[in-house]
Amino acid sequence: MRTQVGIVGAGPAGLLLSHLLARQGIDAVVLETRSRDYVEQRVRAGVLEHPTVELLREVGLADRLDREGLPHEGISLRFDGGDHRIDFADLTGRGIVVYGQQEVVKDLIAARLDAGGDILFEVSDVAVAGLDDDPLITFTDADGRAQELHCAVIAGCDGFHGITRGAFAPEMFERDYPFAWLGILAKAAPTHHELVYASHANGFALYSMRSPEVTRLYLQVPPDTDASTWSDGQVWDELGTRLAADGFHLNEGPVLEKSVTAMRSVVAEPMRHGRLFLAGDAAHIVPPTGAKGMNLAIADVRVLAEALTGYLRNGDESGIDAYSDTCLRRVWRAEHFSWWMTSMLHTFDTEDAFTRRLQLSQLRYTVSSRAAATSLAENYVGLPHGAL
Ligand code: FAS
Ligand code: PHB
Repeated sequence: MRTQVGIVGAGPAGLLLSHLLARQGIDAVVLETRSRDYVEQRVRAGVLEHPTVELLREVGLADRLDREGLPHEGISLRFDGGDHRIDFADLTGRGIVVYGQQEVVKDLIAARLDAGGDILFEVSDVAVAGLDDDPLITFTDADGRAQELHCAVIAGCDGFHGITRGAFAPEMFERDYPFAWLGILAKAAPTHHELVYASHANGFALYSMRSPEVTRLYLQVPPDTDASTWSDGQVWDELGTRLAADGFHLNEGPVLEKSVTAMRSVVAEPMRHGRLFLAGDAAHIVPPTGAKGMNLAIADVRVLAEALTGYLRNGDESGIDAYSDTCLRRVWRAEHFSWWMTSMLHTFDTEDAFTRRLQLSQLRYTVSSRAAATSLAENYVGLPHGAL
């Protein structure tokens, strides 16, 4: 098999990259280990930042997003029993849209297949070679046949646990956190129209949503928590405690999904090795407190699609030579913001009263100073692509 760009991974990064390249007349083949059903059902991110929504609209991928997505103009920070709204519209003139990552993935897959795009699901034994001058991806296809995909360039969009980052030895910058998030998806109508980030002595909690019928909620738990050790009743009780505030009521309902997500910050530098380009979680991970993970993946592939277009159509190597440095400026901004939100809102060592007072001071300043609130707001809604 031959194509111009071999893309490993059919998550938001790989799928959007194949769509952006097709718009420039550049061929790509996407290889995915999981089934189509699996990737379309996998519950993950929920917040699309402003530049992500604008890009999806620009490239004709936002019809259902504009019909079913939930536009939000702010979030609330809850601490000391009080609610403090950060008004994105007032502070930045922009907002976010709540629309599940799995919906974005469904829209991307449908668009690619409708356009005759190549997405090979349920492949295995994927390996990359010839990264300096003759890129090759070998794999076993869904029918068990050994395949070779010769390409001009390989895009490693295979997430944190993929194989492409391991094909070379990038320098790794990492930070683990002493906690994880237990997340539930519940068939329970949201009772509040915006997200609530709660910093409670028992630990952090996040109130989010997916639709007028489905609520998405998270609890800070110890890092090695097994989701099955939390009964639905225990989850609802702890959410009620941590999210408690005057006039706030939490609708309970059947739990549709329950899982634990590790909290870590990771960056691999550089994001390029010869003809291999990493994008999204394959290159970096952020704790989900800043709602940046999927948005960063989308920002990476916007840069990569433009760079590969210049290279493959006109032989212009300036874009691919600048790719890693260009992406890493936004990556480190998102890493810092996600670390900052995580450090401010989560309970670390409960015996460390000094840290707790620093956190409360930071929270009070953030909600009382227009300058501090604007800093949170402009990072949360997303700095314009190319701003850094
Ligand atoms: P992805 O991981 O989405 O996609 C990589 C794809 O590559 C997957 O489909 C995988 O099956 C495939 N793959 C892996 N190895 C392969 C191989 N060898 N060959 C072929 N294919 C291979 N972000 C938020 O903003 N908010 C959240 O609440 C949030 N929750 C998360 C919960 C979990 C459990 C995880 C793991 C991540 C979460 N994230 C969240 C981050 C998440 O949204 C990522 O940032 C986003 O999926 C990144 O997209 P991709 O880079 O495309 O990687
Ligand atoms: C979600 O709705 O899944 C969500 C929202 C905000 C976050 C993380 C996850 O910071």
